[in-house]
Amino acid sequence: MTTVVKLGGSVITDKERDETLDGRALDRAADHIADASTDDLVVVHGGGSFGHPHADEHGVSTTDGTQDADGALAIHGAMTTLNRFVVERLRERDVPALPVHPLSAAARADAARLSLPTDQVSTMLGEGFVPVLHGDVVAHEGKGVTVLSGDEIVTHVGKAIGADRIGVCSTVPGVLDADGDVIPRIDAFGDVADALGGSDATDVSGGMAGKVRELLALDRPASVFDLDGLDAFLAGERPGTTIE
Ligand code: IP8
Repeated sequence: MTTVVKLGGSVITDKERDETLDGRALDRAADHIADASTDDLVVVHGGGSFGHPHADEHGVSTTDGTQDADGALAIHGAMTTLNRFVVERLRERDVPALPVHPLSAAARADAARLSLPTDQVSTMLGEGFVPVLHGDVVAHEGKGVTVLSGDEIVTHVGKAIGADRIGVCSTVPGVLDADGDVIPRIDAFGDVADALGGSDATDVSGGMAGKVRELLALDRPASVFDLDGLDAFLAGERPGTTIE
């Protein structure tokens, strides 16, 4: 059984303060991952207060790029710093985590065509490691670099390695309707478009609406839940919202 789980950047960082970890939340997430008996696990994390403020400052999003190497490095550097924290907290719990940095391998030919090799991910899994990928900047033909969101990585890697289970751990217990209640199941974007507002803090990847679009495009079900649902998801349940 292969599982891909994304830890939202807003979950593991303090989104109100630049480059600040939410250490307690990351510890909780790492505890759940360490306690889970998942065979093949891939972890992906988002940018939170590390990647997004730098991306915003340099005018870089999933569609707008920069050809400025300093800008690209500022965004990538913040993400690798966060990745190091995530890998360290997992290693402290004896999870065999290893970093995978998308900038070194991925490229976009255009908005719809992403090349992101996954042989290293599959081989790491086969060797008993837990690959930890992160949202990043990636080379984009004609645009310099653009943001590759953790959600895009989840869907791309999930498909490429034939993941059985895909989960996104968010700050909310699922996709919420206009009354703030969890929508148990979503199978078309139009059904929830009105309820999906923007994210409160800086998010260059499209917030919950971007997440839902991305997960709907997957050819397998995915779950959106919060930290309280992470252990249930890793135990094989479907907490929160199922998107398919
Ligand atoms: O938080 C974006 O990843 P996300 C990462 O999953 C950067 O959207 C570089 C801002």
